[in-house]
Formats: sequence, structure tokens, C-alpha cells
Amino acid sequence: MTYTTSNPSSEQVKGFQALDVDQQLALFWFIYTEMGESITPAAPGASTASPTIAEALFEQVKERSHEEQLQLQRDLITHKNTQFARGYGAISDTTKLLFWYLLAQGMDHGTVIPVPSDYKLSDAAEALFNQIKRLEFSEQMTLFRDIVSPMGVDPNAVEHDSETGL
Ligand code: 45D
Repeated sequence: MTYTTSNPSSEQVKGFQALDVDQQLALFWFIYTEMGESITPAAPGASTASPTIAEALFEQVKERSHEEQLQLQRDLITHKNTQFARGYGAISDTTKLLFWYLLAQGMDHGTVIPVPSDYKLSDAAEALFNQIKRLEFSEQMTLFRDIVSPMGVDPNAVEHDSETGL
């Protein structure tokens, strides 16, 4: 299956990025719960994902405490210049998607910190959620790629940081 090329100016991507960090994580989680069963990592299109790399990154999250797991995810969204965010920034968009999918599955399985059951989406996040639900599957894939692609830190795009030595 092929997907349309990314449109970085898509309204939904901007809307997503305009949410605060925790609302982005929460909305992404609600999206997963809505579509989880239609995601099939073994699908033919999965050939461009690197399961070994996504799993290695996921293992780094899994072995941390719940608080650290949450911080790692927040750091990806805020582009904090960490070793982990650089590892993330160096992988392909499809592998990034697979990594987020593994994280969400970890939440399902209780190995990754869950969203509190009483956590509420803001009105803006809720409105975006409703728009996303109405998109076609291929449009959703393009959107998710555009969301996960710029997260983390592209190690080729940043100057040496004397504070962290990275
Ligand atoms: O206390 O082509 C808050 C592949 C604050 C195959 C929180 C694919 C309060 C190849 C932040 C709420 C399968 C890769 C706590 C395609 C608080 C291929 C915590 C498709 C604790 C197309 C929030 C893959 C947290 C797809 C921890 C479509 C939130 C993958 C975490 C889609 C949220 C993956 C997470 C999706 C959300 C993953 C981890 C939608 C993950 C969503």
C-alpha cells in the first residue's frame, strides 16, 4: 500500500503541535485506543519499518521507572537534546511510528506508565480528535507520520552542546 506524500502544513499537524505536551501525549493515546486494532505491524507496508531498531528504543523506555518513562516521552515532544532523543531522531519515520505503537502496547500491557483514568482532553484536543477520526485511513497514516517525524532531535541538524557534551 502506498500513502500520499506528507503535507507538513496540514491543519491537523499544526493543531496537534499547538497543544501542550501532556495534551499531545494524551490525544495520541486516545487515537491509539480508537484505532489500535486496525494497526497491523506485519502488514506488507511494514517493510520500511525496522522492528529491531524500534524494539531496542522501546526497551530503553521499558526498563525505566514510570516517572522516567513519562519524562522521556515529554522530551521527545519538546526536542530536548538527550541521547535518547537523538537515537529517536536518527530513525526513519515509519520506525518512529512503530516505536510509538510499541509504547502504546506497553501501556496496554502495564509495562509503560498509563494515562490516569480520569484524565480529560482539553476542548481543543477533543475537537482535533473528532476531526482525525473522520479522516480516511491513509490520511491518518500521513498525519501520524507528520506528527512523529519531527519529534526528538535530529543528530545531524544540531550543533555540539557543551552543556551535555552531546
Ligand atoms: O499523569 O507502514 C499524561 C506500522 C499527563 C507498520 C500522562 C505502521 C498526566 C509500517 C501526559 C496524560 C505498524 C509502523 C500521565 C505503518 C499523567 C507502516 C501520560 C503504522 C501519566 C503505517 C501519558 C503504525 C502517556 C501506526 C504516557 C499507525 C501517553 C502507529 C502516551 C500508531 C501515549 C501509533 C502514547 C499510535 C501514544 C501510538 C504512547 C497512535 C501512542 C500512540
